[in-house]
Amino acid sequence: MPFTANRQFKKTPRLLASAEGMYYRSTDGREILDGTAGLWCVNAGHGHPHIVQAIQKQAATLDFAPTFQMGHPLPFELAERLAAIAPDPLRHVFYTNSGSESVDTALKIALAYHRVRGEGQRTRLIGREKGYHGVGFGGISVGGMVNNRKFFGAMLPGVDHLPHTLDIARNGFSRGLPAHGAELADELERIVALHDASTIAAVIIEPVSGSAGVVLPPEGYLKRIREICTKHGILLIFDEVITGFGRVGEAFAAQRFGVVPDLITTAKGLTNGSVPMGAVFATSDIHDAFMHGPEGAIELFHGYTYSGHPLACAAALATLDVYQQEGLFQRAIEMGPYWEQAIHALKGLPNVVDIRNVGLVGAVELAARPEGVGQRGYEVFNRAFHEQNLMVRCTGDVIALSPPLILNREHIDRIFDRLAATIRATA
Ligand code: PXG
Repeated sequence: MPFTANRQFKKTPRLLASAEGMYYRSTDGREILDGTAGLWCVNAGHGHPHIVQAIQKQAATLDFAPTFQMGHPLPFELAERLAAIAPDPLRHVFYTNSGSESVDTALKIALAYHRVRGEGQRTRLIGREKGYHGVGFGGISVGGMVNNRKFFGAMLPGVDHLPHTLDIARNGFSRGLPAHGAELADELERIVALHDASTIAAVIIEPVSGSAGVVLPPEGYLKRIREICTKHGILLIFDEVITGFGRVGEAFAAQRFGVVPDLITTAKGLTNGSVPMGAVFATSDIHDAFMHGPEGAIELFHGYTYSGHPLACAAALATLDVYQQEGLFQRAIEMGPYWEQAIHALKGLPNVVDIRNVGLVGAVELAARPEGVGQRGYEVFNRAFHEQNLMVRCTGDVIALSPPLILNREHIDRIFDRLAATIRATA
């Protein structure tokens, strides 16, 4: 099982049988309130009939079409729809099957972009401490979570890391973006001075890091990173696998925070989690740099058997319909203040050492038990599921929340009542 304590799980499994709207049903028949949109992906709620029907219809119409030197209309139609909601000038799309593949694809596009422009010496990639960019060798190399890296050898060469921006001493219990820490972006200048800009291809960061326990960008930080990248001709990649498709309000965090990168990686919410799919967005400048040479030459030697799979495209097109018809990209902005109020009301409960929020994302950080980091977090997660019929995520001792964007105030009350009871019971 992925990222799971296999032996522990098999002794007391947590198994889900079905899902609808804001709720899962467990195999023992309980209704579980989904505080995490699955794994940050089911933004439009579970089992949306419009998405279900689109997938069913597509499966019966065109199950698969070859993708190399062949095609079918849906990926083109979807690319138009995606380009229309992406920040200008990210007008081009490359399809993958997961966030990890989107990250590897974006890193490869960045390297190849410099090479086709005659700057092939730009090979370094800069990630960030506490970053999560999936589990491919590219993603773990630029990522910054030690357990995802230390078992797997030397990884990609020529990678450096920015410092993370979590600073509870200065920013504890901030509502929304923390006030302190924009100056951490200047560490990029230090890295550039060490390696020289001419060796650096790209910087990749999550606008909001999720897996490392919801680490928010300090006010002004992302803008400063953008300025330094632009100054030195370094591409900026936003990994929006969790922030994409409305999670922080607006379609992308790039729009919510007013900072436009050169490449954006996505997955998860693209199909509402219903069919595996990822997409990398690139600027017209990056796309056009490849469109030279003889017309019969393949411009980018990269792609997957299932890039632009018919079922995934049908699911994504239907998902975009739902996001637009139900106004879900605005929902995190509308519900944000109530969400913020409700999560910060947990301050003062036993062992709560920090609370963080942005859009419809929340984190409650708990003090580690003396016996070990992550034990209290796991206990809260497990107890919430078994005793409170609530699904949350734990990463270390951080309880992370990212509900479907369709939730209303009653759902928010219910999530935090149940979480508060669980935190008290785990003291
Ligand atoms: N980038 C980011 C920013 C992610 O959050 C990936 C890449 C990789 O996506 P795939 O589809 O290859 O898993 C992710 C995945 C959690 C959690 O609860 C987060 C992810 C996956 C599973 C659990 O923190 N993010």
